[in-house]
Amino acid sequence: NMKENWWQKTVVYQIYPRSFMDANGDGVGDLQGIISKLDYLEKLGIGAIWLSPVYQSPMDDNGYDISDYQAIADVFGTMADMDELLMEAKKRNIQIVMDLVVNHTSDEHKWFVEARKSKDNAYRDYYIWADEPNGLQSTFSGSAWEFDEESGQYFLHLFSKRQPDLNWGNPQVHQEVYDMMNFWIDKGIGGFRMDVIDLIGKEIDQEITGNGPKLHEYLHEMNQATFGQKNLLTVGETWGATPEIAELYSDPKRQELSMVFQFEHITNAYLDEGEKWDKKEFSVSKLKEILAKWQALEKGWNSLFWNNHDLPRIVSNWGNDGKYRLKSAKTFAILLHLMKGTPYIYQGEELGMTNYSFELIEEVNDIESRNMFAERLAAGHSENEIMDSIRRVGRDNARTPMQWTAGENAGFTDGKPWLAVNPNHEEINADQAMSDPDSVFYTYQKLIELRKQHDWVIYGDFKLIDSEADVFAYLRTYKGKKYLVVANLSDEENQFKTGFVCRDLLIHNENFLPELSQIKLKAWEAFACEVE
Ligand code: TEU
Repeated sequence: NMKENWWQKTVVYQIYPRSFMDANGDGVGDLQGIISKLDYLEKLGIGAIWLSPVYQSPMDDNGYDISDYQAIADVFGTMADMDELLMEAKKRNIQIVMDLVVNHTSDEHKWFVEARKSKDNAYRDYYIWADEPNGLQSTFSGSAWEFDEESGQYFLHLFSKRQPDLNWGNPQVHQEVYDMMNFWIDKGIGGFRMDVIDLIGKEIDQEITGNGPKLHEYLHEMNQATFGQKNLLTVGETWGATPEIAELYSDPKRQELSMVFQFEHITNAYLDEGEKWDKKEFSVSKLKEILAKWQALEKGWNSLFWNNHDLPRIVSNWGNDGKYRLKSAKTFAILLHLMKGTPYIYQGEELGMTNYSFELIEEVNDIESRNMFAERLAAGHSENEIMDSIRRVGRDNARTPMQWTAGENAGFTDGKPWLAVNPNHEEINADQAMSDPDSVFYTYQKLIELRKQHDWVIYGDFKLIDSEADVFAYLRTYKGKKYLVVANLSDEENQFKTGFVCRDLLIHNENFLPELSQIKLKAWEAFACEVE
C-alpha cells in the first residue's frame, strides 16, 4: 500500500558535505559539522537528509569518484563520526539517505587498481575495455575512452578519466554492489540516492548509454537483493527519463525504486533549444506544460526539486536574485512544495542563497566547468563568453559554502574555505533568517508543516489552471475539497481570474488577503488557499 510509505510524506534536504559546515578548521565541511547543524535542520522540519558522497575518495569529482565504499574520506571524518551522525539524526526523526555511486568507481578503487594490472586479472572484467575507442563522449568533455599504457587497452569513463565505468554486464559486479548496499542498510540508513543510475544498463557496442535494455532487470534484481523489504527511500538520478520511463522505475508493482529525479523541467523549460552552456530564454509556459505532464504520473511517484549540487541556484537562474530575491525564492518554494511528490531542498535554498560571480577560471573548482573551459577555449570561444556560461549554470554556483552568519567566511569555517564564500553572506545567512519572521527559511518551514498537517498536499489530484502566460496556477482536490495554488513567475504584475472564493488562506508571500474573483498579482506573488 503506497499510503504507508514514509518517503511520500517527508521533505528531503540535500547536504553537499564539502560546503555545509566545517568543524575542524581545514576549510572543508565534515560530518561533525553536519552533526552540529542537526538542530537547525530539525527546526526546518525535514525528515531525511540526502548526503552527497562522504566515502573514501581522491576527490577528482568531489567524492563522486569512490575508492572505498565502506570507508569515510579523511577530510569528512571517520566511520565513528558517520555512526554518530546516524544516531543523532535518528534522535531527531531524520533519516540519512546515502549517495550510491555505482555506475563508476575511482581509478584508485582496489578493483580498478587490480583490473588495470593485466588483461587476465581477476578484476579485469569489472570494468569496460576495448582495443579501439568508439564514438562515446564523456559528460566532462572529450572521448569517453582513455588508453591504459600498462595493459594496452582503452577503458570507458562516461565522466572523468579518473572515474572508470563499472561493467554491469558482469554479475560479480552486481554481487559486490549488493553486499556493499547491505552493509549500509544494516547500519540503519534511510535509503539511497542513486547516481546516474540510468546508465548502468549501457550497451557499449551500440553506443547506448542511458536507458539500456537491461536497466530495469538490474534494478529489480537490486531491489530484491537489498532494500526491497525495508521500506527505504530510493531515488534514481535519471537525466533521460520521460513520465513513461519514470513509471517503469517507480510503479510499486515492479519493485524497483521509490521515485526518480527527472530533469525535463530543468532542461526543457526554455523557448529555444540548446545545450547546457548555451544561453536560453526561460519559459513559464513550457515549465507549466512539463510539470503538469509529470504531475499526471499514475503508476509511480514524483520527486520535486529545483536545485541540487549540479545546478545553478533557482533564485538566480529563473527568479530575480536582486530586487525580488526574497519574493521569488518564496514563490518557487510555494509553487513546488504544494505539488504532488516528495520535495527536495538543496542546502542554502531555504535561505534564498544565490549564484556566485566567478571572475576567473582559477576560482572555479568543478571538473565539468574546467574541462568545458579548456575545450571551448581551444574551439575559439572567448574567455568572457565561457565565464558567462559558468556564472550562469556552472556547478560551483551551488557549491559555495553554506552561509551561516554575517561573520568571517559566513561562519562556515575558521580556516581557508576550499571554495569562495559569497560576499552576500553579510545579508543572506542563517542567523539573519532565524531572527527575521519574513525570511525565506520560514516559508520553507511553513510549507513543510503544511505537508505534515494536510493529506491533500500528499495525495490530492493535480490540475493545471488556465491562466496568463507567466502565472502558474493549479488546483489540488482531495476528499471533495479544493485547494488553489497561484504563483506569478514574473517581475511584472499579472491578472488572475477565477470563479473561486478563498475560504482559508494557507500561505502567502504578501501581507494581504487575495480577493480571488479578479486579482492583480504583484511581481512574484504566490499564495495557496482552500477554495470554494
Ligand atoms: O551527475 C550526473 C551528470 O550527468 C551531471 O554531471 C550533470 O550531467 C551535469 O552537471 C550536467 O551538465 C551525477 C552527480 O550528481 C554529479 O555531481 C557527478 O559529477 C556525476 O554524476 C558523476 O558521478
